[in-house]
Amino acid sequence: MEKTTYRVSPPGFSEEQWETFNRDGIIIIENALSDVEVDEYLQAIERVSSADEKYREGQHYGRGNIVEQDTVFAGLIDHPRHVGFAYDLYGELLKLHQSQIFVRPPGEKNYNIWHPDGARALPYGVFSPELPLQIKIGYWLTDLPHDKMGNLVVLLGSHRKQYMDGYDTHESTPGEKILCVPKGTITLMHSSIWHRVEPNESNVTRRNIFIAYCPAWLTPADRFQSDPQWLETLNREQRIIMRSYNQPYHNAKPPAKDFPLFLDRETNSDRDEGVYLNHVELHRRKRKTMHEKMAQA
Ligand SMILES: O=C(O)CCC(=O)C(=O)O
Ligand SMILES: [Fe+2]
Repeated sequence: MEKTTYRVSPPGFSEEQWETFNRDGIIIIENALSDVEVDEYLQAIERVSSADEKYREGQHYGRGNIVEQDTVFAGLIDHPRHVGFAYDLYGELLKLHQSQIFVRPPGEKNYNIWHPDGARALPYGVFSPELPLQIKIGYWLTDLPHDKMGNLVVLLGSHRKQYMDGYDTHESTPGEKILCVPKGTITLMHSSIWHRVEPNESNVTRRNIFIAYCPAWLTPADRFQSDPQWLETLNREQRIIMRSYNQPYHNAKPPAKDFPLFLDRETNSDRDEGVYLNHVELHRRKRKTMHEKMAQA
């Protein structure tokens, strides 16, 4: 049998980005995508929407589990442009929580009221007041130079609040930031940040992709399991990150073959040195995540 070669984890948060993410609940990275890459994603949105009988031109369109719909979207599961940020949070238990496209045309009625993502009656923040149990990566594919363009709006620093008076309304709130970003921008959002969506009163259709990650033991948002034949078309890391297990408890204790997901970015090792006696097998070991190491430093 051929020996598996493992990949080193792609880059993630710089110290400064981690500080901003913790303070604001979001980071915004402009010029993350070239125009060619933006076009490639727009074409994939076009392929998926035009093949869907539910799609109506000029109307709001949203679709989940897009990674299964198009190979360009499958490439996002472990894309080195962003997966390292998610790996910094969820390490060896990284899972894809959800993958979505949104088409928000002028005059759309479907725009969102203030909410955090995730659980309602018992929000993630109750159990995880510091770290997000979900991180949502936004790929912005339309120039949004001003407000009222179907923009995402966030309340900076609100990711540690359980209550917010604007909840379930569209009301503008002091401290909100209307994201006016050029196409090619990427955002990384803490799932507990309060956010809403602007109406679209422009003559431009807003198109974007969201790809969210969580620890494997959290329920995914857009599938129970993935199609086995489709999984065969993926590379090793993509297949692991989908976590399509037959045994529910594998989400907490994945099988040995799913380790390592990635090698450590600094040491290139599949394990942390000096924390276990030698007899402990790799799949039974805890490995430190980036934020644990940063807290230690
Ligand atoms: O489309 C947006 O900008 C945000 C959508 C949203 O809030 C969500 O899908 O949870
Ligand atoms: Fe949301």
